Amino acid sequence: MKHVMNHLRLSMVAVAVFLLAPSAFINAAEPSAKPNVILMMADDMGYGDPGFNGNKIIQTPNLDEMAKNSLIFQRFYSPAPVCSPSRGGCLTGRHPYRYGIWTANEGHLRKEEISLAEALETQGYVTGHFGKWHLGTLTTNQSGKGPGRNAVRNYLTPDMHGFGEWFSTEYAVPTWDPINSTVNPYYHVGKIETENLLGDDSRVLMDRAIPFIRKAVADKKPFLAVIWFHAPHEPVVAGPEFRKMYADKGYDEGQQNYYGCITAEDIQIGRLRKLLRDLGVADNTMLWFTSDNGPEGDEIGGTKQGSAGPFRGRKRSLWEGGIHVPGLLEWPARIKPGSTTAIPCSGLDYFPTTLDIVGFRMKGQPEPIDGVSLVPLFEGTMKERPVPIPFETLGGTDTKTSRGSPRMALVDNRYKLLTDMGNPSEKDLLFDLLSDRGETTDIAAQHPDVVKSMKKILQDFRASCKRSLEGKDYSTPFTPDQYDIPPSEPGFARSKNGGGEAGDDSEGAKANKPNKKAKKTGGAKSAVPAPASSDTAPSGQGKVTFQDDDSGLVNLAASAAITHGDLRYIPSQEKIGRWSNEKDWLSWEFQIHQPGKFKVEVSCGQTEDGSVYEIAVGDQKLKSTVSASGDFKKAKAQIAGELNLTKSGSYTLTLTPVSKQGQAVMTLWSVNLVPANNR
Ligand SMILES: [Ca+2]
Repeated sequence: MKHVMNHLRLSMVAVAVFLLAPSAFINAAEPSAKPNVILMMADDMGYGDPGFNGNKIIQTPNLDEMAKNSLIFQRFYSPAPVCSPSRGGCLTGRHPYRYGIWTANEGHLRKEEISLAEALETQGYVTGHFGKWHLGTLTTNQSGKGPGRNAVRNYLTPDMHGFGEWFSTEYAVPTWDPINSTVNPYYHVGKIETENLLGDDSRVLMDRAIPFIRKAVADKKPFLAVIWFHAPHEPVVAGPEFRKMYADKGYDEGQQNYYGCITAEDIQIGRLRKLLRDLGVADNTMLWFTSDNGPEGDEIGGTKQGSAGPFRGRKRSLWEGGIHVPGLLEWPARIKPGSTTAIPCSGLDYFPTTLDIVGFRMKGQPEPIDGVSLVPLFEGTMKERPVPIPFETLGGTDTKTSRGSPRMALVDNRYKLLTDMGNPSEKDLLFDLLSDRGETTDIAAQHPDVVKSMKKILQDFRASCKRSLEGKDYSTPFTPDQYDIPPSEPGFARSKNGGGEAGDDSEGAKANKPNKKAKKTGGAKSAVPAPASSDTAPSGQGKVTFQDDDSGLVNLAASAAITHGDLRYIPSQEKIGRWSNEKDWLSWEFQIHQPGKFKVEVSCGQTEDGSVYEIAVGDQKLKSTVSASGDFKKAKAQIAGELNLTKSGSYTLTLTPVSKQGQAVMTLWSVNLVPANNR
C-alpha cells in the first residue's frame, strides 16, 4: 500500500512538474481532442521568399505574424523537388516513388494508397481540398497537358481520395484571373466552375475554403482543409494594386508580378488566420505552411524571382535549393510562440504526425511510411530525427531535369549524401549540412564509411520502393502495368507511351507538348487527337502552345497548327505535308509570359529555292523566301525575320503562302520563336 501511495505521489509530482515546467513546445495539451488540420502550401516558393526567412523586399506581414506564433522549422524538406511527387508525399507520408509519381504530371495518387483525407474522414472529420491538385486528371475526357498525359489512366479526383469538398485545378493556373486557363478549369466537386474566378487566384480559392471551414465549425465537426495555392508558380501574374506596390519602389515588371502575387497570397493567409480566431477555433487548429519545392528557373530573371536563400540549386534539383523549403506550424494549444527547431523534418511527416495526434491507425495502411511522427518534437523529447529522409527524382546531368544535381539524396541529422546510383557517371557527394548548408565542399573522400552506410540505406530504399510499385504493400490485389516500372530499371517507358510527360509542372512549359484548347466545342470535350495509326490528322486541332519557362522559346509545332484548306498533319512524320494549294494556310495560338523580341525560325523542306510566304502576328508581317533543303522530306531551319511581342498574353501567328515554287509550297515541321538576346 505504501508502495502504491509512493507511486501515486510520484505520479502526482510528475504531473505537477509537467504542468509547471512544460517542455519547450507544450502549452496546454488536450490529448483526447481532435484538432482541426490545415495544410497550406505555396507553389514554387523559395526558402528565402517569405519575410520570416529573411526576405526584406517581398511583403509577407501575415506569414511573418504567423511565424512569430509558430514553431519555425529551420530545416523543412519537401518530399520532392517538383510539384506532383511532393504533394503525394504530403498526403500519404510515403515517398512518391512507391506509387509511380516520378515527376510532375506523371502517374497519379493510386487508389490503393491512403491519404490523410481518407484517414481523417474515418475519424469524423470533414475534408476539403482547395487549389492546385496535381495528383491526377479531373476528367477522363482530356488533360490540358495534352495527349501525352493519359487522362483515363491518371483520372484521380480529390473525392476519390477522401476529400468531400473540393475546388481544384489539375495543374497550374495564372495567379491572376485563373479563368484564363480554359484548358485547365477549376472544378467544384466534379463540375466546371464558372463563377467568381476573376482577380487574385489566392483570393478565388480562399473564397471557397472559408465557407467550408465556417460550415464545419457550425456543424461542430473537426475539419481537414488542404489549401494548395498556385502562387508563385508560372504563369506569375499579380493584380494592378499588387504590382504597383513594387513598381513604386522601382522594381521591374517580372519582380512586380512575382513579389505582388506572394503579397496577395499572404493577405489571404491573414484572412484565414483571422477567420480561425473569429470562429474561436484558432487554438486547436494545426495550421501548417510550406512550399512544394524550391524556386523556378536556372537563375533569377523575368518572373523567376524566387530566392533559394543561402542554398545551392533551385526547383528540380536535389540540392538544398530544390527541396529545403519554408516550414511553419502554428498551433496555440500545443506550440509555444517563438519555437524553432533545427531537426530535419519533411512534408512526409504530416501524415504520421496527424494520425499519432488523433490516435488511430488505418486498417490496411500500406507500409512502410517514410515520414515520422513529430509528436515527440512537440513534446520536447525528440533530440534527433530517428530516420533519415530519402529523395529520388527523375533527371540526369542535364540542367533541364535536375539542374545538375544527382538523382538521389539522403538527409540525416548532419550529413547529406547525393548520388547518381547506378548511372554510368555515378559520383557520390557528401556534405556536412551543419557546417556547410550551401553544399560547397564535398567531403565524400574523407568519410568513405559514412558514404557507404548512407548509400546502403538508399539501396534498401530503392528496393523497398520497387516492392511498393509492384503493389506488395497493399492488402487488396494490385496488378502493376508498364507505367509502374521504376525509372532506374531498364525498360522504363515514360512519356512516349502516354504514361505521362517530361518533368515540368509548369503549364505547358514544354512548348512541344501543346495544350489542347476546347475552342470549337467550347467545353472540356476538346477535339480528340488523331490515333497514331492514321496517316493524316484532320485540320483545326486548335491547341494552345505555351512559352517554355526556361529557354523562353515558343515552339509552334506542326502538330499544334490549325490547318486551313486541304492541308494535312502527318503524325508519323510530325509535319504538315501536301501543301500544293497556295490558298491553304496555317495558324497557331500561343501564349507568352516573357515578352520581348523573337527571331522567327521556320523549319521546312523544299527541293528547290523560291516559294514565298508571309508570317504575321497582329499587324507585324514578315515576308520570306524558302531556301531549298534539297528534299521535301528533309527539314532545314531558316530565319524569316524578327517579331517584337511586347506584352504577356495570347497571340495568333499565321503562315500564308504568297507563291509556290514547283509542285508545292513546302513541307513544314515547326515555327520557332527564339528569344533574341536583347530580351
Ligand atoms: Ca511546384
